[in-house]
Amino acid sequence: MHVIGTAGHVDHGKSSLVRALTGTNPDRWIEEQLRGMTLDLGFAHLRFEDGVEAGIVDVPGHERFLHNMLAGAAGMELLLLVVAANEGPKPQTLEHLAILAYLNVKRTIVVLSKSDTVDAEELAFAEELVREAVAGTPAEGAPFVAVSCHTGAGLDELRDAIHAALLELPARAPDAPAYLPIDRVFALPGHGTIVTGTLMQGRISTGEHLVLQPLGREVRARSLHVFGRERSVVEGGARVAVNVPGVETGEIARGAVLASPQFVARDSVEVTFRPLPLALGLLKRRTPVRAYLGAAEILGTLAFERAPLDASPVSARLHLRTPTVVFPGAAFVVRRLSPKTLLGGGTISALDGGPLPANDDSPDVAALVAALASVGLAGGEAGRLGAVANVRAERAEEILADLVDEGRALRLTKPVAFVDAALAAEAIERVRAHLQTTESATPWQPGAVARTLARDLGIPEAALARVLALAAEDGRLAYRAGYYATPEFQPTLTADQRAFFDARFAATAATAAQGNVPVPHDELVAAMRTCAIPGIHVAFETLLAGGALVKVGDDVYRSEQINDIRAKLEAALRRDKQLTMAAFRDLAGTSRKFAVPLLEWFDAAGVTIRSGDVRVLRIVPPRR
Ligand SMILES: Nc1nc2c(ncn2[C@@H]2O[C@H](COP(=O)(O)OP(=O)(O)OP(=O)(O)O)[C@@H](O)[C@H]2O)c(=O)[nH]1
Ligand SMILES: [Mg+2]
Repeated sequence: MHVIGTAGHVDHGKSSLVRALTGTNPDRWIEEQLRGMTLDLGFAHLRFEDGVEAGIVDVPGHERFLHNMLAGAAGMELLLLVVAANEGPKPQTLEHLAILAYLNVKRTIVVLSKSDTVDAEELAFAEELVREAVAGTPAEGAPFVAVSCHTGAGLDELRDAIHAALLELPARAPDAPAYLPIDRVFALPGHGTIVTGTLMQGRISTGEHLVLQPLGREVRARSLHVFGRERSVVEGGARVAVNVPGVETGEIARGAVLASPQFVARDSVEVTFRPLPLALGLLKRRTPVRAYLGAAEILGTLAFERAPLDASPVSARLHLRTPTVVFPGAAFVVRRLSPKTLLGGGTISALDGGPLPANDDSPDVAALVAALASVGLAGGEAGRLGAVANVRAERAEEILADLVDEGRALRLTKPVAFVDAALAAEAIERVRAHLQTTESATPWQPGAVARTLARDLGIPEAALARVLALAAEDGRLAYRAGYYATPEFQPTLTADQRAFFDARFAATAATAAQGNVPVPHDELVAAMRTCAIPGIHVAFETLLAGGALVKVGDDVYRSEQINDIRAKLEAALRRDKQLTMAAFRDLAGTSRKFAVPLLEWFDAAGVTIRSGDVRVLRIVPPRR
């Protein structure tokens, strides 16, 4: 079997395409369905009449979720590069392509989507733009297929192109040791923990003993499923779900690996690295990086003999803060810590890169390192650390800047303070472990606020808050509407909770033809109080925090409704420059009772400005 992957800019029609090809909506989460945007990886199964089959991994296009795209990218062999015909190539079209150029993609098909929105001339123009953009990339020379998910045009042609490409893909090495990077972990009542991922090489049989890394725990593959069907053996290239008894879901997360016992997890390897030309200026002799291997994102350091000056392949050592399973030939990608610019990628050339080159610290540097350790998580500004280390302030500034460059110290802002990077990393790891436990126990919770985390972990809130902010910035934690969570976490409602909201909001969908009718907040709260569904209030908070539901005045709307009204409002304001309440009421398909709070909400959201009796646009928002 083989794995097909989607790639492309946000909203270019990747998920719609997967749905049109397979009948499966890859947007699994209610939050994704409500928002109409992919947040995390989605999976579907494509099967042809002659028995040829493949798994499809659908990725989010929004750059905020690039870490999720990266977790799914390593397994892709056939790439569907989706470009909307009415928009042409956009930033994430190019970024996804740059990433995939380092990984295992063997064939590409360019899909010009939404062909129903353009005429023949515009389609030809879009095709020309894409050809220019893919020149010099693995997608150069790839076949182009124009499709529309709305009319079905081109879908048969695309199916044929996929079928032909699948037959041409080389088989995955079946006799290599099994290597399964884990991209999902969940509990199935009555069965225990299930891990899923793309079996990158080798085969797995039921009952086989494997090792979960980096935990180092031996586990038995109790049962194997490929797209819902039980199998006794699975071969490389399959999307597999493995039941691993005796492991708690909180003990492992996306990025762990299920592998043959012969693999040993490593934290230092030799690599052949190809810098991205644009990133050359960012590479130092020792560059702190976030490395993507399999489905894992691991912080580490890329160390060169000397900083590369051109984009030709160069040997380097990759040191990882947490060990993982790697093997010669395995592909990886690295990004900068912050901002998360793509730096390049390459392949593992040899195991055991040896220790990091020794830090021949001068006495001043050693004294500052000790000073950093002594001030702990609260950190200190350069003058104070200099005083502790007995080093004059300007010299302390210089040394601290070097330590920051080398990834040994962190620079917090507002107010500026330096913190020992290892201490901060350790605190963040504790937070992550704690969050993983609560996330698996109450997955409908949106996450935890800083105060709760500080209390639960016994760390002063002021110190922890700044470290949390940093972790949110560099992607080790996700931060949304005041809540921290692990980046791979997406809140999920229980079936009962979901049914509750589906039922309440289905009524608004049914009447949407007559207008955009919300659900009164009081009515929702009263229904929640009497329904006796555990966690329902927290689930509601989660939907609000994630933006799937929006509270406007005394009412609650689905985000789709708000987006719909906003689009109409912006279009009307661009056209007519201003709008009265009555005109807004009509275009929003609502009544005065709802129109007033809606417009006030759009004022507060920065979309509109009130000017006498009319509204005007605050700015012409850039089109996504
Ligand atoms: N006219 C037209 N619209 C389409 C077509 N395919 C998708 N759309 C619309 O484009 C929007 C985005 O579609 P998605 O499939 O969610 O796009 P996506 O690439 O998966 O978006 P992300 O996962 O968030 O990056 C939706 O409103 C779709 O209805 C098409 O063939 N024609
Ligand atoms: Mg999508």
